[in-house]
Amino acid sequence: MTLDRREFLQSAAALGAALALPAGAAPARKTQSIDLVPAEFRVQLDPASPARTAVWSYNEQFPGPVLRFHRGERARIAVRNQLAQETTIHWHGLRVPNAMDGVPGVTQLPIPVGGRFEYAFELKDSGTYWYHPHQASYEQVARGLYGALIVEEDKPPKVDRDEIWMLSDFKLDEQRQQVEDFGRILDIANDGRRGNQILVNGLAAGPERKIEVRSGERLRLRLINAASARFFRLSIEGHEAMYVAFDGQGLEPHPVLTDGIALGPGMRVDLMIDCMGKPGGRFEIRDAGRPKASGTVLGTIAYSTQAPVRAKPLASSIAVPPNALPEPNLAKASDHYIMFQGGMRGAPVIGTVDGKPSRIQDIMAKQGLAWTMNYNAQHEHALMHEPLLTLRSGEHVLLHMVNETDFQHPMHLHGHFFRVVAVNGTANPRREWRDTVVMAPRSSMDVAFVAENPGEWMYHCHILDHAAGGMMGTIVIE
Ligand SMILES: [Cu+2]
Repeated sequence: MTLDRREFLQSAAALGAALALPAGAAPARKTQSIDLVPAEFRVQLDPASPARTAVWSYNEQFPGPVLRFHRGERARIAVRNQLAQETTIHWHGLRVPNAMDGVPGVTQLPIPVGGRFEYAFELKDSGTYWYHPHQASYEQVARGLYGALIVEEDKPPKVDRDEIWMLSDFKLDEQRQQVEDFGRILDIANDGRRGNQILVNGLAAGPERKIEVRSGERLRLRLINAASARFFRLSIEGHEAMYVAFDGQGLEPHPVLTDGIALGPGMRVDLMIDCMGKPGGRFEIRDAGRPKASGTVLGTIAYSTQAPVRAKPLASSIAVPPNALPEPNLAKASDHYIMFQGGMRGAPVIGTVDGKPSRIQDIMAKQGLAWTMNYNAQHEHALMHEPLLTLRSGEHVLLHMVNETDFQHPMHLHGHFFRVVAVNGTANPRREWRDTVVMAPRSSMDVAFVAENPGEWMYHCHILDHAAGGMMGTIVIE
């Protein structure tokens, strides 16, 4: 089976490349050709300190370059691997053909050291997305391999400024270099490996990370959590921010409440902020999720001293137009269940590893795994594995997720968006679309989607240490 799968992946990659270049097809929309070169290089994380930190990222930029598209364009992205490890790139949230999804051992062979791979796909949906490796992601993402990917709407809401804040963290030693302790079972079985240096767009967080505005302007702020394990909870002083999109998908605008803007790993939030402060004003953006001792200020909204551009906020709508996603029909949806167990403080896990029955003691100590989904713990992208679910193409699905652990888990499904229909059995009135959703400890959540995109799709926790420790499986759509 291993060899079969390897051969299948080689032919699937060839087929994907062939499909990506239609000869004489319908009026071609613009294709953007992009080169991405993952490599190690040094950057100054804090402009106030001369220390240079070795990072892994793309095109000698950290974070990697912002990839910007208009909806309906095509991307052709050539990756030349200059790392000392195999890698891939996954396009988080994008509904791409399965062969372009960037999952080693499942949708493609890893890109070897010195090797090249070309991704080609259409940007079907507008919104705020990001890209990162799916190869040893608990190490490669933690070392800095990520970048933002923005797909403009056909008719975007009118704003004066459109800013991206890519939030992440690094675990640094006294020489300001990465602590090389990736994949420890202590992190895998707990909250994951969290950094001690918060980063905003690759720079040390703090009051000097400024979003410069002029009084009266409308700001669209795109937040992306690229940290491998850290949750953020932001508050913005002196402004009424409005939510306009989650995970890139427009929704009915509604105000941020006092509990703050929550972002689990992998998630995105788009905000609209009418900047009605006085010229010269300074307003802090804080993270309530951080201990006070390490400082809670991530950055500042800094007003220029110029006169206001307008006295009242723009009258035009702030709403982000929704994408045309297939609407799940609950009346005809089939029920499916996925349960999570495990973790350091959790109930003992009894189950199988990569499909083989195993003793609980062996799962952690010998296998380096700490979590099960439907009683099975799987090594990342194991070549021999059973899918969690097998769905028919076009099937309407109501997926009941049950978290029996004492930990929160940001659960991510590839290639699809799902509606969050209920939390702990209570209907969720907003029914927002998501590709990543945080499940609280000891909770349940029901999500619905149409299994429209054929292939084998990853379903995993986006605490990347949890994914490496068993919370990684696949859903097959045939
Ligand atoms: Cu998790």
